[in-house]
Amino acid sequence: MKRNDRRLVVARTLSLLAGAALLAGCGSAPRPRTVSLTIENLAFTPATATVAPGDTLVWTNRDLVPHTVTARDGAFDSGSIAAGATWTYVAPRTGTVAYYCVFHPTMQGTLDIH
Ligand SMILES: [Cu+2]
Repeated sequence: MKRNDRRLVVARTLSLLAGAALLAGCGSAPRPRTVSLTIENLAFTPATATVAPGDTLVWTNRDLVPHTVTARDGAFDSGSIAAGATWTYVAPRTGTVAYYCVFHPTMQGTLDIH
């Protein structure tokens, strides 16, 4: 093997290792996660979800009646989520957002995004 060929192999190997490290989640920023939340028995579970900006939140309505996921500050509103259906929202930025169900205002939840 010529010297230049060997350098190329080393460069390619290093580049592959760097790519693998990125895929493994190394580095300063963690990969966005998908976080599952449940709507069941007229309650959001977990009632307080701690997530990071960029995380995808998926609420699944396991009740037999429709619900909403509605931010008190107007940041988001799912509209009616039918029984058995899901609603997805990507947490945009840090902050604490209180939300509730428009149909059943005693149903309350909190997103702690940081
Ligand atoms: Cu509801």
